Amino acid sequence: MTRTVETTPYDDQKPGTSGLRKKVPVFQQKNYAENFIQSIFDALEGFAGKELVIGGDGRYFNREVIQIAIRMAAANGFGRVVVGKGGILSTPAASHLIRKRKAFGGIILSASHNPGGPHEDFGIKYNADNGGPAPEKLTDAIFANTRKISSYRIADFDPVDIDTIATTEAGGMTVEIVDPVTDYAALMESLFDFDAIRRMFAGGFRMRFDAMHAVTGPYAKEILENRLGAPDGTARNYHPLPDFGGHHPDPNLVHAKHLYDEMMGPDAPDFGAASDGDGDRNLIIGKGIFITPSDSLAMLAANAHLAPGYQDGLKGIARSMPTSGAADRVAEKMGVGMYETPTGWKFFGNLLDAGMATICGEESAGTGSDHVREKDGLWAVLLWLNILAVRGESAKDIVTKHWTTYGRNYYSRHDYEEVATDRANALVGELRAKLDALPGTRVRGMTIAAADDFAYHDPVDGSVSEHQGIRILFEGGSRVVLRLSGTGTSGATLRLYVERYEPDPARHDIDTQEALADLIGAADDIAGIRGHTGRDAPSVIT
Ligand code: VG1
Ligand code: CO
Repeated sequence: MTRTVETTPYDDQKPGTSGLRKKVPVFQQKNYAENFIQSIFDALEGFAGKELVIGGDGRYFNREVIQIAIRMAAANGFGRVVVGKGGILSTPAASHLIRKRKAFGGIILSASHNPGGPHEDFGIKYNADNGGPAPEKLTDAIFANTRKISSYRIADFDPVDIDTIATTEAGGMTVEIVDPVTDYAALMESLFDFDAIRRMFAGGFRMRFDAMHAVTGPYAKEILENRLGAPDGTARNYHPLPDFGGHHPDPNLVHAKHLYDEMMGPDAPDFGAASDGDGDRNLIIGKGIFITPSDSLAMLAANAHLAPGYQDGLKGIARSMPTSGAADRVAEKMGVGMYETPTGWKFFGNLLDAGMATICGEESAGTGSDHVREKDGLWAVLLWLNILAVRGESAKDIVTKHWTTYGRNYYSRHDYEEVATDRANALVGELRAKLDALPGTRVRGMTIAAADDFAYHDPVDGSVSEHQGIRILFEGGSRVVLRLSGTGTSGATLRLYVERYEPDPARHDIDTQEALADLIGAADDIAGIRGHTGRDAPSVIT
């Protein structure tokens, strides 16, 4: 039986950088999840009888919302839902499933790298038929719907058994429970030289992959250990847990410090990697060397042709604006297009669909390609493994040679988390107001060449996205970028991105924070970060 339930709007359901993210108790409010899901459906057209993919990263509240989404999909007229067994689908695997099955779209339940549990974070996002995050036009329409919703539709039937692979009927709709790993693993096998990687492992190559008790565990076990023959124990923390074992499933140098320490230690394996809550991010650490995501993007792009899936070369490269310019130098040398987009994977969708870019990346540990429409953590790890297997060199050698060829972009991000929202807004407001006066002024011996609030003109559909981050460019190519996060769930997070280009190989082994010290000081002089936030130091440095 299908019911129409009366409801009233919530005023805080504006999707952020990557969907709607809130604390679990917020999502547990009466009709909160239902309102948002109905607002998604109401923003879509022509899905009657079509297929919807549903899955999540296994965090607390995942199973409950999956049942709600299934019942609402039935009531709204979808013909079939495809659900990952146990409610599990990594974000890139969901993207692939949507594309492979030519589904109408998908609902992904995740708050990515944010912690999980009864008092932590939950999230819902919608991906369109290209497998990618809903573009801004659609998220705007969803938000508008949340502000005026008066009822939602839901079918009454018993909870679907999502733990058994089977196809059944419920509420007049077909419900198919699928293995979350199989199709994704096959896609990886089609892109990479698994034989070469297998030989490398057989030859004694050792790696550590930390799934951080999040969604990539089953994927890593199957692909790295079962299919590529890496020794048992290569994948660590591989059981997805609703609270990620109480940790932040954020693969950075703070939350994956144990991996960093191991990779810098005397018994380090050859290669270390980790992924986040929903499997779309990657952390790459070679033996004795951390590789920044911006550098990793450049190095993957420069070497991608060594993998079968990219042997014909790249059509173009895209990076988010705050990501370092290291990849730009690779694109220039290759003679392919380089695109600079706002933060958030949704902005890469058009470039990938139009065949203008093959590889994309963000400084926040996101890298991916046109194989799906999301960033893809394990894909980046496998491309690195493919490159290491073919080149037969250590990660460290590949990195230092890359810097010698292209120069090194020293790069760091400083996050000031849980800053009072009004203080963060005041900082940004004051900075915006003085942008025009900055060019030509000198700070700490450096001259500001240009300053603006980044606006993106999408070359494919002509849409314009404004206020995407403040850029301050110095003469000589160094820059600082400031923007407020769109994924946090308490207060505001100020992100400061700092970059300096160093062509001289004799100066490629400076400590990163030291190399950037003047720029970090200049950013504070210009933006008054300490004064506004009341903080002496960032919460997280990556
Ligand atoms: C952050 C990152 C951004 C990324 C987004 C979603 O956004 O900076 O690069 O696309 O998270 O990633 P923000 O607005 O907080 O800076 V994920 O792994 O949370 O889907
Ligand atoms: Co993520």
